[in-house]
Amino acid sequence: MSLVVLISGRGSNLQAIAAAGLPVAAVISNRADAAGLEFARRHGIETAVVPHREFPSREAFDEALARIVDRCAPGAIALAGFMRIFTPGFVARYAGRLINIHPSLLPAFPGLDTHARALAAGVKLHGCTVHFVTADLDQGPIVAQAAVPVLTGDTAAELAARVLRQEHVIYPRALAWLLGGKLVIEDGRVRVNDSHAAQFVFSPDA
Ligand code: NHR
Ligand code: GAR
Repeated sequence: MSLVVLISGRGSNLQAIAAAGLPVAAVISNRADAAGLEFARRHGIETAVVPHREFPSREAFDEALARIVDRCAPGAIALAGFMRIFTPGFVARYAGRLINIHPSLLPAFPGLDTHARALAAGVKLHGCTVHFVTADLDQGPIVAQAAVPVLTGDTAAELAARVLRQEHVIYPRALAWLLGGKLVIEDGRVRVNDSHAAQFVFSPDA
């Protein structure tokens, strides 16, 4: 079962996913200048650009995206720094296969600009969350999380870099679970059907 990765920019999570040996069938971006596309091309991964500005509506954009995704018949669709909100129809079509990494410890700090908001709130732990995508933004069932400390004097960029290192650890692992059929959603919560899952303690690297 292969994976389609959706990006909008740099693509460091895409690189971590590929480096983990996960089968990336295609990389799709809503921005032609996304650096992650270059990485994909260099690695012989199929790429596509669906420029959101050229579509009259979110529905039309999502339809065009879905046509490309469906050609790959992927086992999972992974958002990796993808910045466009999906319509409920798109989410329903890929229910249970659509997954995101979000740069906060959800349900804290959904939405954008999470690192600056975490600093402003004065939280002492921050982190990242892998979750299934549902129609409610950043509120789908949680698959995995990693925490990092917020250090005195941190800038948003420093904090983001610390979180990003953990994203690169937990996202490939969560995607392997999804592709391996190890994730079960029960009552809006995720159970990992893997005897080794309990061994994975994600520790901060201060
Ligand atoms: N779509 C749905 N329906 N549900 C979710 O949970 C989604 C989603 C699409 C993307 C990722 C999310 C994140 O990890 C994500 C989760 C973009 C925005 C946003 O405001 C918010 C959250 C996320 C991604 N996007 C603006 C929009 O109008 C555009 C912002 C921009 O281009 O910079 O789509 O944080
Ligand atoms: C990551 O930190 C990801 O969690 C975040 O953007 C960065 C993308 O980096 N995602 C969002 O903010 C989604 N709205 P990458 O392109 O290097 O993987």
